Parts: sequence; C-alpha cells; structure tokens
Amino acid sequence: GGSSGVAQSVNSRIIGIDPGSGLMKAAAQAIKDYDLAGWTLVEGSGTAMTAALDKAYRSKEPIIVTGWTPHWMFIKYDLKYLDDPRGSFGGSEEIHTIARKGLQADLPSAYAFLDRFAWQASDMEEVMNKIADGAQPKDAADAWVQEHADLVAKWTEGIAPAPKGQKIKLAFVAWDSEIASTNVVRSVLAKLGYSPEMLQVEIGPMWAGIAGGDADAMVAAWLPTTSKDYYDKYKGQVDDLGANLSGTKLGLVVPSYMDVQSIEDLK
Ligand code: PBE
Repeated sequence: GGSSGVAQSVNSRIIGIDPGSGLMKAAAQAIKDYDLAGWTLVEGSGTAMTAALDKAYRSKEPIIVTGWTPHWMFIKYDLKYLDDPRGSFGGSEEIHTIARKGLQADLPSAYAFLDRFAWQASDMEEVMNKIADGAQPKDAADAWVQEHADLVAKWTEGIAPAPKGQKIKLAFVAWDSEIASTNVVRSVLAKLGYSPEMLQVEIGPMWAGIAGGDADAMVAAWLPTTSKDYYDKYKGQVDDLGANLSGTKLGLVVPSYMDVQSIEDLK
C-alpha cells in the first residue's frame, strides 16, 4: 500500500478533523474498506483541516481532506468528493434537533420553535459564507435572521414570548456547519425573549450534556449514520425533535486540480 502516485504526492496522509466525529469514524472505515495500508488519518479539528486546505489550495499542492456538505469550502474553492463505491461514508442524511427531556414542560416557547426549526442546506451555507468571509458568527446569524424575516416568522408564529431573561443553553461542537446553525437558533431564541447561552463542547459531552440535562438543546445530530454511536447510546434519554435539514454528505475531498476520481485510486 501507499505506493500510488497520489499516495506519494500527499505522503499517504488524509487530513482529518476532531477524533470523536462521525466523519473520522467513516474515514477510518474507508481506510479499511479500500485497503489503504500505510495511510495515516491525521487528527485535528475542522479549523485545522480548512487551514491546511487553504494553504495547499493557494499553492496548488495536492491534499486530501475529510469533508462534509453543507460547507463553505465548496463555495470558496473548486473541490470534488472522491467517489466512494463501497459506501464507507454512508448516504445522504438529515440533521436532527435534540432536546433534553422536560424541555417542553420547562421552556414551552423555546421547544415550540426548536420543534419547527427547519431550513435548507443553501440557508446554512449563506450563514457559513458570511462567517468564512470574516463576520463574527453572532453577527452573521443575526444578519441572516433579519434577511429571512418571512421564514423566521413562520418558525415563531403564535409562540408566546419568553419571560424576559429566561436562560436557555445550546450545546454545540465547533464545526463550521454547527457554528452557523447554533448561532441562528440562538438569534431566534433571543428574538423570542430568551437569554440564550452557547456551550462549545466536544461531541461526546454534547450528547451527554443533553441526556444529563446540563444543556437544553442542540441542532447537531447527523442521522442515521454519522452520529449513530451517540444516538444509540442516548436516544432513550433525550427528546428527538426530528430533522432540521436534509441532504448532507460526507467524504474524502480534494481540489479539482488533482487527477484522482475515486477512493479506489488511492491504493
Ligand atoms: N461533521 C459535521 C460532524 C457532524 C457535523 C460532519 C463534521 C461529524 O460528526 O462528523
């Protein structure tokens, strides 16, 4: 293994993200499924991955990263997913909203909105783009909420304002997609009168925090595959409010200038 031209050009390295993520689990599975002996899946973070991609892209160097959609990187750079004929990365998925048990009784207005919250991949990308272009996540989300007043009105129609200053804790992992979605939810909850707090954690503590009641809700459950381990462990202890977005994708991603089409070509 590790003898293909592509392998040599990237030193048999795939630039990954945080080790607990479903994407890293799928990438490790791909290394097995495609018999990529000698390849290294480099652990890091979403931020480190996009920084490495940006650096390589600017100098037209080869690079292979673990990637997902929706993501601003597909708008900022000319990229392609490598074909995955063995299906290691699973199919198109939904992102679910997950609340702690008891939230509906304790914070009914927040729950009613969270239950309705649903948007398109293109919406999430608009927020991600603003942030990638330098906006603070909070400002990007507030601006998006202002620009989409009709949709936001549908999400909040008939929902009673919260008692002023009522706190609510949103847990999230610092993936760019979830930074965008969680900030939008925060922005709408603030419009409803809440004082929302965002708790940045790792994926395990995010799920454990909702299950244990230390956080109120999150909008970051990629199902049925990516977040499966956590969902299977905690599904009896949380409230699944269903999909807030559909049509996601995961895989190995390369700049379009690379002459490789399939994960099979890496061997
Ligand atoms: N992601 C983004 C996460 C879910 C959201 C694809 C990086 C993962 O668990 O892999």
